[in-house]
Amino acid sequence: VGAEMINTDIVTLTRFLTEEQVKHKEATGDFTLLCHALQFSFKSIAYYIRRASLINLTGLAGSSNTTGDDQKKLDIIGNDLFISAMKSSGRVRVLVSEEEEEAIVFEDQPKARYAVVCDPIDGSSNLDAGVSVGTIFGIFKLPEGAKGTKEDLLKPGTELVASGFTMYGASAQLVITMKGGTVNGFTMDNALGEFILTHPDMKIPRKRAIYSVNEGNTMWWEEPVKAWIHSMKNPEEGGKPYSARYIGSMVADAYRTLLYGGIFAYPADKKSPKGKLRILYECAPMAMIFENAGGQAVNSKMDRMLEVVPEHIHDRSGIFMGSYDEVQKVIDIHKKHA
Ligand code: AHM
Ligand code: MG
Repeated sequence: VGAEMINTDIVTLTRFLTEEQVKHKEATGDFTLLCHALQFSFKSIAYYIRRASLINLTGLAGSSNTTGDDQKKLDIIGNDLFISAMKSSGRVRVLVSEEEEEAIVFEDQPKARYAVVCDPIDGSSNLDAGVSVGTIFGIFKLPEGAKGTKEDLLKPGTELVASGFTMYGASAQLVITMKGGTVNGFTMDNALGEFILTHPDMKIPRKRAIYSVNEGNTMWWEEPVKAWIHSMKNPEEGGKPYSARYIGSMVADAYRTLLYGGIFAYPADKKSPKGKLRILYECAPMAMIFENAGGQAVNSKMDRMLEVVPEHIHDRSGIFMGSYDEVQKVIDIHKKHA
């Protein structure tokens, strides 16, 4: 390789965050520090996932979380790694995790101004098969004097100051966006131990004939959802049907959708009238990324996902997210059926 082929001006996540911080005059550096702690939790979770089969970390832990999901050994380790990184950052007042029934308030950090919501290892049912899983997170800034109770967290996604997810796949990918900002993708360089900016200013294609949904749930779907899927599989004369792609790990299905375009959906249905995925730490952070990348995200009532306010920290919702035009098709079909 000729020396001129080597990029010597690498943008690491640290450099990216530092440059972002400089753009915001009022920034104190707290957010940057919080992101450093996040980054460390991603690296360590990725490390244990990679070694799971070698160090007896596959399988169930023998417990279940607050909503009855069986916990995997790695669910617990991922959760513990995440909580300890957030606590030690000294910048987090309150934390919500899918694996914890109650919000965790760090009483010894009364001045910390951030609230973090997360699913430490999403898609964990796929872990033992070596399929990609990931961490989803959202960050809220608390108002001055906030006690950091869970009421401080029952906010719509429009209030998030940042959100993102990692995908622990062939390589570890990190996608992050800030309020009103662009979406940026980083790839973990294991040799350097750094996330490197590889996908600056990600924009989701306006449309693409790919749908990603668990079609095994068809018998429970409402009519508009059935009509929508039918229309994709049975195009008008001369048209081509859509391709189906469903990994069953939201981060992996979302990452592909972001890059290639298409739509990911987990609708509310007759069996799960409130949907499956969680508003605070699955739907809202993803919705923010898709909107900032030029796509759309709505719930099963076709309301803008980012405006949905959860009543409880673990509330669920139906979700449709992806390319602008693909989500618009779902909205239009629902309007026709209304
Ligand atoms: P989890 O948080 O218990 O891992 O569940 C969330 C996962 C998502 O990653 C994925 O999109 C969905 O559940 C798959 O559900 P299903 O197996 O019903 O298709
Ligand atoms: Mg999850």
